[in-house]
Amino acid sequence: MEFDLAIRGGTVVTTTQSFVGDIGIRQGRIAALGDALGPATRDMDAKGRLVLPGGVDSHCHVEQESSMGVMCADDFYSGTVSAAFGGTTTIIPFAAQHRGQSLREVVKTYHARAEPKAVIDYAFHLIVSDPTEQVLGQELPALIRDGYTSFKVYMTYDKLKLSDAQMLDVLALARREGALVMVHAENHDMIQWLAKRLLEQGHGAPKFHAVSHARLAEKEATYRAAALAELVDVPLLIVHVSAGEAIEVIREAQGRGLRLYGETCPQYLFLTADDIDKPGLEGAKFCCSPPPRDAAAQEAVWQALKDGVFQVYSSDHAPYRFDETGKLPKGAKTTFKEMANGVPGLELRLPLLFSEGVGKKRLTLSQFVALTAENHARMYGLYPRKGTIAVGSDADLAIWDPEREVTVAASMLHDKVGYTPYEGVHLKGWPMTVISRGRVVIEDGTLHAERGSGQFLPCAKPETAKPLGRTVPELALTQRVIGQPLF
Ligand code: DUC
Ligand code: ZN
Ligand code: ZN
Repeated sequence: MEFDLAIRGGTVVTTTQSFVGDIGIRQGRIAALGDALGPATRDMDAKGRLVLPGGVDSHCHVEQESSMGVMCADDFYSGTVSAAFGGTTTIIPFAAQHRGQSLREVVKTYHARAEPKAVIDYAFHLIVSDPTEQVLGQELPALIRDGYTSFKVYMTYDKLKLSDAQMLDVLALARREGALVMVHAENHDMIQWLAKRLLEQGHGAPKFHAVSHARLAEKEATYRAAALAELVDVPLLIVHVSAGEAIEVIREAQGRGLRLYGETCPQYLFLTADDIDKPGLEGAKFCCSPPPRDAAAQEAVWQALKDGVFQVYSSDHAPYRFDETGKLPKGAKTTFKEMANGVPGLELRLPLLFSEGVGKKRLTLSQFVALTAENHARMYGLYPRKGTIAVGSDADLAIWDPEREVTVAASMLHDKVGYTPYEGVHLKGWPMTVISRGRVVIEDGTLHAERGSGQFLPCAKPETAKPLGRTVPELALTQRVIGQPLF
């Protein structure tokens, strides 16, 4: 039977193989891989190009209200279009609960936002800010069964943070139900205490954001989150890790065989706190939490990508415009405490890592594929449908020209932010053609996908969320004596 589309003569790369050959696609899926495949309705010449799995961006904020009530600049149309232009074919944004809200209602709201607009496929993580008995006892177990198998919790932000006891409740539930917890690990009181003193002394400029979000605050919370997860014997993912101190905590836990996973983002490889120290309020464009650090921290992050401490590299795309609707709610008088936190990155996530990682020989192509696609699909229960190039997998592909040189400008991007922290950066390597479930969505710099053509992806309970079966010694002893588990 004829293929719908055949991509011919490209260098096909996965985490386990690289070969020059053809990909045959039928009904949205990869139907054959090989040499000189049979006829197709459409042939695409990929000689001299790299054919990689489409990226999976498992940490991005799209059409989400922040806990301060600020709406992101990107909706599910601009967000997914921007992702697609950057070689990403699946996103996993958040359905974010604000305190007092039913999680089930929140999920309905986000579906209503995404369904008519998304041009590529999407799943959802949940943000749990109010783990009531109803949420823990009924809503979360039912939602996990329905394909929402990961959730993010926060250790900072007034309206999001959980206490350690609440974190333990959520972790124990994740253990019981087979879900994966992601954590924003920063010590809230340290940040607030420093910020208060900085503001009292008149230091409201953006650069003081980085001072208040001290590395020790990240390290302490990372250690505490890891200890809470170890206590209840459940895997945990520390998201957006920025600095060597937190990396060492994760490395140590991994060295003891624990399932503590790590994620980092472009802002920790390509920006530093010096970027936040720009004249006037310009530095607000670089304010995210945790903040970018220094050259030594960047080096530690590269090293952790190379040696496997980090499994996933995501954008943490959190798009806020440089005006009253986003970064500057009080105009010229806005202090670092009032700015929406976050930087855009959906579109440039892959080109940045390709150019500076693969191009500068810090990473191999298969490490690039693992860190940008396959590991995300595995981490969140979407593998092997997403994240790889294999017979039976969705035909989600990005065809890269490794020689294409691009100087980044906000005007060439497709998000609605209006600036990029990477303005003027020179990159080599670009995704020229992007295919989602066999549909050519980007070609010759043009979008070909319809609004609403992206599909929702229910996630399986991920392998990564399986407990080790290692109970801490004092609990093991007590549980033997009392004859039943404590949680
Ligand atoms: N920090 C977050 O926790 N979320 C969105 C962006 C950011 O900077
Ligand atoms: Zn976060
Ligand atoms: Zn985030």
